[in-house]
Amino acid sequence: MLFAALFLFSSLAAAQYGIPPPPPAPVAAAVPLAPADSPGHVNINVALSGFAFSPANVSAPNGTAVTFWFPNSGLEHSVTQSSFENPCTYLAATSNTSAGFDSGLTQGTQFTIVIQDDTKPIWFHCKQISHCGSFGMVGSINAPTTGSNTFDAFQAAANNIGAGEVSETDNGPVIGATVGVNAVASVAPTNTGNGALPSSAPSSAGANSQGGGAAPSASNPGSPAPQSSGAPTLSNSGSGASPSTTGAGTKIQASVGALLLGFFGMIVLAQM
Ligand SMILES: [Cu+2]
Repeated sequence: MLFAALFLFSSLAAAQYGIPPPPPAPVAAAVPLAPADSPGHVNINVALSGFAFSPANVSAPNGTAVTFWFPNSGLEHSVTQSSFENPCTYLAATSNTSAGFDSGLTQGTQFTIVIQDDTKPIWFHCKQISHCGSFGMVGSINAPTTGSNTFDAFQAAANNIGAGEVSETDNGPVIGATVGVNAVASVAPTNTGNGALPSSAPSSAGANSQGGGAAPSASNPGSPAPQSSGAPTLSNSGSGASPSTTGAGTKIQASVGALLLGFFGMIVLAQM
């Protein structure tokens, strides 16, 4: 009886410890930083899932503010205007056009451009080394949906560059009314973090003679509360921490179970 009881208890204990450990905590899914689009305001996540813009191809009429949301991930990215012909090369000025806009390499910030001519596509890429050529980290605004110059064709051209991508220098943001082709950025990347446009961003839409610039300012209801800026980051880290907490709880349960089993075994021994 004694040995049978001990055997039973040891089997139960083995069963307790034989429970396979919980599966490894899944890599926390990236939480989108960008809020939902609103009238006159399009939001794009940068590197939410892999080295990509999401969405990578949007249509945005004149006056629309397009905000890029850079995660604070320890790796900088950029939104750098380029051309269909040279997807991974900063758009230099020509005798007919100004140079492109460029957020410069950044993280934990938002960068907003305002569309000035929606009849022409705007092409851009990330200048971080190898992101454009090797990962196809490119995007477009108002790209043709048919023909040879679609977003897919643009990204394919970037991927064709591959490891042959030429490293680009980064001199910080290139902004202002004198740069940007078919779109302009008036504010360097900043962290407002709450979906509001930088206060001076909509004003550049006012330079757009075709109107439509009122919508972005309407979606920017003055000065939002600064303390809300940290919310997306907080919720992100919170979800990532929960799996390890679960694992610790399982271990504690197993230890308590073993203690109870030992105590019960001693009572049985005393009775015999
Ligand atoms: Cu990048």
